[in-house]
Amino acid sequence: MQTRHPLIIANNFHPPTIEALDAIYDTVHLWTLNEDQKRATLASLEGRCIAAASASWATDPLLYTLDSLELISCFGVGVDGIDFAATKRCNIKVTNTPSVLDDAVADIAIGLIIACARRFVAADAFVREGKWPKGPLPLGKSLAGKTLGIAGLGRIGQEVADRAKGFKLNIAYHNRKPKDCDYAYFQTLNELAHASDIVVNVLPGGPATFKLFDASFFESLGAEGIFINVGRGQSVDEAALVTALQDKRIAAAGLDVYAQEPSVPAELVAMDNVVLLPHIGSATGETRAAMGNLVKANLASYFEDRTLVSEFFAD
Ligand code: NAP
Ligand code: 8YV
Repeated sequence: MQTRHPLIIANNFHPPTIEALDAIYDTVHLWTLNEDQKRATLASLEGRCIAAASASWATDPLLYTLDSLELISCFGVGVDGIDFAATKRCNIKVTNTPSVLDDAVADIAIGLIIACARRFVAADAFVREGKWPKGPLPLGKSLAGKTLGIAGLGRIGQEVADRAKGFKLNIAYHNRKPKDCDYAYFQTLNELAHASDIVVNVLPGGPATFKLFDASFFESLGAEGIFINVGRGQSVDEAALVTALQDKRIAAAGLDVYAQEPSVPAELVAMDNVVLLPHIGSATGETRAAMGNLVKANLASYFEDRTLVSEFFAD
């Protein structure tokens, strides 16, 4: 019988993918062990285990203590859970799951835009609470002719732009450098906010974007502005967002991601002009299955001939 490659699974990122990996590899479910058991297990794997699978947004730092580790195959595109100083130091390659989730995340961004502009949450409560017979709901905002600023016109941002054009929105964007496209480019986030009616964040997380959306950004977006976040919560100064909403310096916010998930500031929960989703950007059966397939494909390819399907290269 052929021996199976050992594989560490760092966390419980997607049970169906983990089940499939269990069937192919000699897996260790690291997250089920206590600290002492983890250290003992990693010591026993030293020299013979070269790969791990993990969520992209969080991993177990003990992984970096396994000297023989060569690869972390991540489930998710945003790799802010990975310590790239450690992977560089230890010569560990990292893969993620780009492209396969673009449609699902862009759909959520558009859904949040419409939900905020047309006040879906307040309107739903208006019907359920029996207020309809007693008076009209305050009016919403039209999208046609407005400007959507996209912070991060990458793979997902481009899908958001493609969908937004169908709603007759004009597109503007901010990246570190302009792209070869017809959309208006803004060098800074505040300039983008100033030029936009709605701004959607699709930037990666991590130190480079930490709290980029601050009080001055919300001031630039203005009292009629709508802020949407499907990127990462840590990119937003959440206290500044709360203040901007409370002081009516912006009109509404639609959020899929938060600074300290799964905790959501109570002030946001209390506001009816804020739409809150529990980080469901990629949460469709089809998309999560495609992400899992990419995790498996990277591992299979690496074990086969040391090549990778979707290696992530840190800046
Ligand atoms: P991508 O293709 O790499 O696009 C990222 C864009 O952001 C690029 O256009 C890049 O352009 C720009 N950018 C990167 N760093 C920047 C910075 N410091 N300042 C300004 N612009 C910057 O990534 P993607 O696949 O679209 O994914 C984007 C992010 O979405 C992920 O990293 C993840 O955090 C988030 N996400 C969320 C969900 C969810 O469930 N809500 C799901 C998937 C992904 P330049 O290089 O020119 O700056
Ligand atoms: C997560 C994501 O993987 O890919 C990303 O960067 O944020 C998501 O797709 C997902 O939320 C799993 O919880």
